[in-house]
Amino acid sequence: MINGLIKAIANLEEETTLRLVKEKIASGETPLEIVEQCRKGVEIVGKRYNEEIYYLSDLIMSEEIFRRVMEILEPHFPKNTNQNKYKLIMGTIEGDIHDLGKNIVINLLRSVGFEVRDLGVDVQPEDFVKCVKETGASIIGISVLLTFSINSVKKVMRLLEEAGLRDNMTVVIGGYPVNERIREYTGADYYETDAVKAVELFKRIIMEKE
Ligand code: B12
Repeated sequence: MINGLIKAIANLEEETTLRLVKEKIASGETPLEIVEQCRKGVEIVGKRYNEEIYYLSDLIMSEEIFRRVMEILEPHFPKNTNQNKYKLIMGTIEGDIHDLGKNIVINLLRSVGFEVRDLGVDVQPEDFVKCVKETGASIIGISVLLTFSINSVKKVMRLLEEAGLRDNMTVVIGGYPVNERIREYTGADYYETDAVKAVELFKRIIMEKE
């Protein structure tokens, strides 16, 4: 169902979007429910861009609105009280600078006690491997939104194998286009496109490793 917030983001109406977000927070909706509606809104922006109804400047505008929404939501995310930190590496793959989704997942993971090393965007496959060696982390999360960049994820997997690090490593990929077919193609262990389910998945991985 397309509600007012989804529509406001899809139509790039910044003021209406921010007002609706504040109203929803006040009425008790969780930050994650609100993020999910905003995600649906930018998905429509993406479709309109594909159909050449929107231009690149509109994609940029949708990012700006999403960032301002996240500023409002930030203080409402749960805060971590757990002292046991589990190490995890996250980054957006080489060639890809999309980071809104990655940052949401990172915020959530930190809020439940993960120690996340954020490598940022456009991360070279070699740098994921280098970071594994530096930190001793055994979980990597890779965000990939451009189909063009999927081969670089495959390269991360190959480099891990060549460095003898693959056996103890769990690699999870996520991002708008990701599905089972892409997971299989890249050789990653899991995929997830929903931030909340992603956190549950990472928790499960930790339990299996312990
Ligand atoms: C905003 C946006 C931009 C912004 C990005 C700003 C930023 N800092 O992130 C800007 C304007 C910079 C941009 C640029 C481009 N974009 Co763009 N962009 C989008 C848009 C509209 C929204 C993406 C987004 O932020 N969604 C909101 C977040 C919250 O959702 P999400 O990323 O999917 O993340 C969620 C889950 O996937 C998951 N998740 C995400 N990462 C991870 C990682 C792990 C490990 C896990 C478990 C889960 C997980 O959790 C998140 C929370 O729910 C999408 C359309 C779409 N449908 O996604 C196009 C889209 C991704 N862009 C597209 C394109 C083509 C481009 C450009 C090439 C355009 C151009 N001609 O220059 C450039 C590429 C630049 C580059 N080198 O990366 C295409 C990609 C097509 C494809 N399949 O390859 C899309 C799909 C638009 C379309 N055509 O439909 N873009």
